Amino acid sequence: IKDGWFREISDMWPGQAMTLKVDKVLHHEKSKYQDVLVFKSTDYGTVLVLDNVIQCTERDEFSYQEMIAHLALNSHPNPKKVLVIGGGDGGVLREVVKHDCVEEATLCDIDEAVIRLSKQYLPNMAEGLTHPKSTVHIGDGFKFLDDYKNSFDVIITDSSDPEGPAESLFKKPYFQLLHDALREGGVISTQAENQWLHLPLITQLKKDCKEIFPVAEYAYTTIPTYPSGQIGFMVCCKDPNRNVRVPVRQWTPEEEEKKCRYYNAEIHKASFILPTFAKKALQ
Ligand code: AAT
Repeated sequence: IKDGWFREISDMWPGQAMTLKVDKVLHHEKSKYQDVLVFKSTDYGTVLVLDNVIQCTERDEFSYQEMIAHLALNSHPNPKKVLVIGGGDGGVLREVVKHDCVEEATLCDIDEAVIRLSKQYLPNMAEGLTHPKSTVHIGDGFKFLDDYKNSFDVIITDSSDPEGPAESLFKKPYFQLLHDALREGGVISTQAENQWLHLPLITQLKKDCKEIFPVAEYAYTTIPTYPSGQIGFMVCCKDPNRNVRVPVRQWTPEEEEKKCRYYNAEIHKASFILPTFAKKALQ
């Protein structure tokens, strides 16, 4: 923070940086895994920052949390057991438990500080952590997954960027663990970075996923406070006959509007349609 502005400078997005005006720093600590900063911004609400990278702001988090959750959940005919890796703020869990068919939602985040501070400063996201369907574990997602085979219908990886504790969550062995932890017909979605900045990484990710899952597709959402204003997801399915680009379940338009501010059945389909430069790279 310099002159009252937070600047998200990183070599993961060279030569550019999101800048947010700081109203007040609420908390700053070094946890066991990362530097954790929570501040109140002037126009984006409360902001959570890990290792100088914006994880969420109260103003636009719904775009990311709804899309990463509902793209996967609405690509499964009847998800009952759901796992979230990362997502310590609780926002993805909040979305997962909106599905009546979901009976159990488990979360595993590496950093207790994220969970503790979200409960304190981000109550609208952290409500997912204390929902009756939710169970929260603290530990490394990679290690946690290794103990589960044939156990979940949907697994959502809401992880930070590959520089830091989430590095292993972007590599091929992790996708094999995800595959093996899914039940028959299971679906995953993962945080899969930005098409303007990380096309080589996304291309590799899709190639790895395609070697493990019969279905692997990249989708994206718009979000002002993530680098270059967009972020993508890999959505994969164990069932070769499922088309994840089209929801297999959908809410009525009235339910949809009550439950979601960004996601709807139309945007589910639209989010997989890529501009030509990205489509070509990911073919
Ligand atoms: N919903 C907020 C968005 C996030 S949060 C990413 C979470 O992943 C953090 O809480 C972090 O503690 C957790 N995490 C990192 N590594 C691991 C790991 N190995 N196992 C389990 N959890 C982990 C993502 C923001 C994306 C930012 C885009 N620039």
